[in-house]
Amino acid sequence: MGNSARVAMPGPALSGGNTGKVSRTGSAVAGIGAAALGAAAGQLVAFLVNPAAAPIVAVGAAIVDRVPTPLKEWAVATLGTADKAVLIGTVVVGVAVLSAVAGILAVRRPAVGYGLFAVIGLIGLLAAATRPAAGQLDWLPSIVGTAVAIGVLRLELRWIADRPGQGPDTRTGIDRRILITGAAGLVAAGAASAVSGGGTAGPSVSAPVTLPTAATPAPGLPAGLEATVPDVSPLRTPIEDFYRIDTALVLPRVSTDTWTLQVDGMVAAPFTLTWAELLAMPMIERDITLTCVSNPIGGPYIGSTRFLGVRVADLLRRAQPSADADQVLSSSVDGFTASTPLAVLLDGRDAMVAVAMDGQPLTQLHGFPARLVTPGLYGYVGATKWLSRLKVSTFAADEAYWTQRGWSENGPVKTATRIDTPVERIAPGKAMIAGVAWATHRGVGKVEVQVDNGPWTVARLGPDVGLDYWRQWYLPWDATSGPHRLTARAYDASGLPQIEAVQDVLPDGATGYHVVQVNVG
Ligand SMILES: Nc1nc2c(c(=O)[nH]1)N[C@H]1C(S)=C(S)[C@@H](COP(=O)(O)O)O[C@H]1N2
Ligand SMILES: [Mo]
Repeated sequence: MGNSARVAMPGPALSGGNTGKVSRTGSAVAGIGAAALGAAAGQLVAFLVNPAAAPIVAVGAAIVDRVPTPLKEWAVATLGTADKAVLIGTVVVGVAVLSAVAGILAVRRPAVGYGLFAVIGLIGLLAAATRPAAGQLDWLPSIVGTAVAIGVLRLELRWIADRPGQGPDTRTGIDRRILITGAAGLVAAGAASAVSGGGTAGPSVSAPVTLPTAATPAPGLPAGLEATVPDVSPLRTPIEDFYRIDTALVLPRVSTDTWTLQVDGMVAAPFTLTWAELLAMPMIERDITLTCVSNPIGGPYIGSTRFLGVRVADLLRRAQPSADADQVLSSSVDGFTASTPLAVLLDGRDAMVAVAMDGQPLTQLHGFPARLVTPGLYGYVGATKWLSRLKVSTFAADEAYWTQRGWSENGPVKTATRIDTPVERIAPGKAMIAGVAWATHRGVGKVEVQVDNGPWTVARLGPDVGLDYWRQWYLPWDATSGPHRLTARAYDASGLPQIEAVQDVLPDGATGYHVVQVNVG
C-alpha cells in the first residue's frame, strides 16, 4: 500500500521536487484519459463477449429502453435515424465530463475519483446485465473497463504527485505522460469501437446463404412509373434505400450455424427449427410494403420489396395453438418483442418468416438471418427482425416492447399517401404531381389531388402489384407561376377514404392528408 499512501497525499504537501500546483486541466485530462483507456478495454472485452455489453453501448441501450415515449418520438421526429449516433455521442460526452470531474477530485482525494469511476462502471454493468437478452458474461466488459480506468488514474496521480525530471509540456503546462495517456486513450477507444463495430453501422453479415426457390413464386414485377415519371418513388425500393427502424445500438450478429427458431407457448406440439430445417420448408415469395407506425404523414419510413419466406401459418399449424390463445409474441435475439394477433396470422394473408428481401439474403440491418413480415400491420406489431422465437400466448399474459411504452396493441396500417414530387420549387409549365399510396392488405382504390382550393382530381394509378403493395400515382399539372399548395388523399379498394383529421403517430399511426407547398417560377 506504499504507493497508494503516497498518492493519497495532496499534491503540495508532497513538496520533495514537486514545485507547482497541479493544473485543473491537467487533472481533468488525466481523468478523461483514464476513462478512455477503460472504455477501450471494456469495448475490446465486449468484442469477445458480446458487443452489446460494451459499457457505453449498454448505457445507450438502457436509455433507449427507458426514455419516455414522447421524448423518443421527439428524437425520431427531429433527428430521424441519426438519433442513435446522437444518443451514443451524448453518453460519451456525459462519461467524459464525469471522468474529468473524477480526475480533478482525485488529485486531492483519490478515493473520490476512484469511487466516481466505480459508479460509472457500475452503471455500465447494470445496464449491460439487465438488458433483456443479456448474456452470462455481460458484466465483464464494465468490470474490466472500470479496473483499467482506476488503474490508469492511479498511475497518473502518481505522476502528478511526483514528477521530477518529467516537467510539464511547455505549451499546455500538463505533464507529458498524462497528455500521452489521454491521446492514447482516445485513439484506443476509437480503434476499439471501430474493431467491435460499435455504433450502428457494422458490416453486414454475408454468410454464404443459398436461397431456396419458392414453392409459390411471385409473378414478375411490372414496370413502375419511375420509367416515365421523374422523381416518383420506384415501384420496388432498393435495399440500400429501404428504411431502417429498430432499437438496436449494436446490430445483432447471428450465425446460421447456431440460429434456431423456437415455436412454443400455448401449443400442443412445440418445436424448434434449425436454419437448414427452416430452409427445407415450402417457401412463398410475395411483394409486400412495410411501414413504420412512427412514419409521419409524407414521411420516409416505408419501403416495398419482394420477400421470400415460410408462412407463419404453416409453423403455427404444426405447433397447434390452443383455442384460448389470441396473440403470437415474437422475440428477437436482442430481446425486442412484438405481439401479433393470432387471428391475423391465420386469416390467410401472407405473413411469413422471411429469409430474403429483393432476391438476396436479409442484410444484417434488416434482420439476418430471419425476420417476421406481416402484411397489413405496422412493423412494431408484426415485423420482428433477428427473429428467434414465436410464442403463442395471450394479450393479457404478454405485453410487447412497444405496447409497454404506450403504443397501441393493434397496429393495422392506415390508408395514406405521400406526394413525392414536386418539392419546393419548379419551373412553370407542364409538370407532374406524383407519389405513392398504400392501404396495406386492403388495396388502394383511388388517389385524388387538390391544387390550392381547386376541385379534387382523380390521379392515374400505376401498376397493381396486389393488396399488400403500395401503388404509384401521378397527375399531369400545368403549373402556373406563384406559390401553390398541393394536397393528396387515398382511398382503399373498398372506397373508404383515408382519415382527414390530423393525428400524430402515437399511439397507432399518423392521420391527415399530405400537403406540399411549391413555388412555381
Ligand atoms: N428486433 C427488432 N425487430 C424490429 C424492431 C426492433 O426494434 N427490433 N423494430 C420494428 C419496427 S418498429 C419496424 S417499423 C420494422 C422496420 O424494419 P426495417 O428496419 O427492416 O425497415 O422492424 C421491426 N422489427
Ligand atoms: Mo416501426
